[in-house]
Amino acid sequence: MKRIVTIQDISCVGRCSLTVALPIISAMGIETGVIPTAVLSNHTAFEEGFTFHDLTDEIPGILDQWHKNGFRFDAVYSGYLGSKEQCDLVIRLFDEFTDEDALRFADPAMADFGKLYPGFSRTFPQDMKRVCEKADVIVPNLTEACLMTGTPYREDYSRDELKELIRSLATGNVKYSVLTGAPNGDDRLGVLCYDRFADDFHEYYNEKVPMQFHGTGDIFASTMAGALTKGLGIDEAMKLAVDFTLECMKKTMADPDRKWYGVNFEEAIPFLVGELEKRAQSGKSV
Ligand code: PXL
Repeated sequence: MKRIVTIQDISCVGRCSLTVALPIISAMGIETGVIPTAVLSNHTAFEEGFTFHDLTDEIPGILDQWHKNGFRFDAVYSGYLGSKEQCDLVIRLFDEFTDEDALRFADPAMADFGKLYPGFSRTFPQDMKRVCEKADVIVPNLTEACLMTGTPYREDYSRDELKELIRSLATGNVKYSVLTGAPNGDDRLGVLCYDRFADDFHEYYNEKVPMQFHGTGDIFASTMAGALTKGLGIDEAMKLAVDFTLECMKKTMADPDRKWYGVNFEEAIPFLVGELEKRAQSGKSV
């Protein structure tokens, strides 16, 4: 069985980061280790605020112990991080706990709709950029891509301009730079990926639903990281992650009790497992 470790916060309520990554990647049949970077009462988009307990000081001791125990990982996946120090610790994880052929996957989860999430300093995107440069695969949304490249945020960039934006993020070790939430006309949404070594682009789109939800970036990133860890190719991984994220949104739209608690991914897990089973039955290794 493959083994991944994911490093991000645990928000006790609000379905994001670890409460999304752990169940999704486990359901994909991958052993999932975690490093919780902070404990929050809930994610930071709740209007009444949130509590935040930083766990940075715990992490060097965890890594030292892991060295003693001889742990190695097939993949390291980083998500929401709270500080420059935590960015440095992710770089240590990438450098010290993976072999050359392992996957280093970074979701620079820090901003959306043109704005940084609450609590981040204006210089934080440059720290996150250092993490991304050490990763093989990065999955920024448009706001994050703009912040890391110093590009003004606009929602009306043309396809060619978006291609240039993600190409410019493919520096350092990056093999695939994947823009999430990429539009295709008015009614399709998906991903646009720059493949650095082929110097080529891949894209995949599905239906755009007429609502926006919190936490879909974490669903997409967790599925994509899991799929690549299982050995799916970049196109298959992008398709699975987009289709599953859409399925989660559809389940949420059908829920009369839906709230600001992220999407109902729990109800879509059978879809995810079913897609992986179909692939296994078609003779492709998973
Ligand atoms: O979904 C990204 C995310 C992760 N963790 C925390 C957040 C957010 C987005 O708001 O607040 C704590």
